[in-house]
Amino acid sequence: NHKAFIFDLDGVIVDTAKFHFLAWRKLANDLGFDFTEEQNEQLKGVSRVDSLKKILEWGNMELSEEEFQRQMAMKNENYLSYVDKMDASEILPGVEKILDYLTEQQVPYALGSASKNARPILKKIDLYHRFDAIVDGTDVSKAKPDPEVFLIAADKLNAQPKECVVFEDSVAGVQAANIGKMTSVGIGEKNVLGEADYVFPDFTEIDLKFIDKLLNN
Ligand code: B16
Ligand code: MG
Repeated sequence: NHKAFIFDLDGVIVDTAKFHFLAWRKLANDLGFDFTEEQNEQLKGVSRVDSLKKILEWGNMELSEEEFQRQMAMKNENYLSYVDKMDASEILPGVEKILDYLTEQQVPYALGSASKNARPILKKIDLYHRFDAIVDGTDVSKAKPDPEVFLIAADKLNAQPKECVVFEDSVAGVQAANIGKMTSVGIGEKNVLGEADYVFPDFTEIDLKFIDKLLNN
């Protein structure tokens, strides 16, 4: 039986994926090239360092270590200018209903995000206090699709991996959940997240019966 839930942050609880895209795209444009929204799918769930490596490959560019660090810092500053304006109204539709239900059923849940900005974002949207555990990019050494972030979260929730359900919007994150032997629920398009055990377009399409089903088997 499933007895613990793990939520990704960007693209699952809030749509910060759009801010990451804008900030990475500005970086690429400033360096003299562009990339598509389709390519951007490959950046979702991927750490800041690995994202910049991919983008530079797309632009056929190499940067010195110092310049690489400077570009990452600038991207983050630009990203945070969007985050700064966020409040609880940015929580994606349907998310709070699920959190409320899990709380009511006394089912523990954690955040499992690749982002180093996860804690400040949770505070901004007023959900920080609601999670039984928070594991983010500052706590891990291996990025998704490595399952480390979710395995630490499962451990903090005192659950075995197979007892955990992971909600993810990214290919890398779904793979991480699967490699970790957890049940994966993709939030997004089926043609992108086909590797997930279940896929829903968004949380408004997930009803409490589905949560009950997961809790009962
Ligand atoms: P940061 P998630 C991921 O968050 C994002 O999907 C990904 O686009 C981003 O590069 C990564 O966090 C690192 O974020 O630059 O804020 O440390 O989806 O795992 O919650
Ligand atoms: Mg995500």
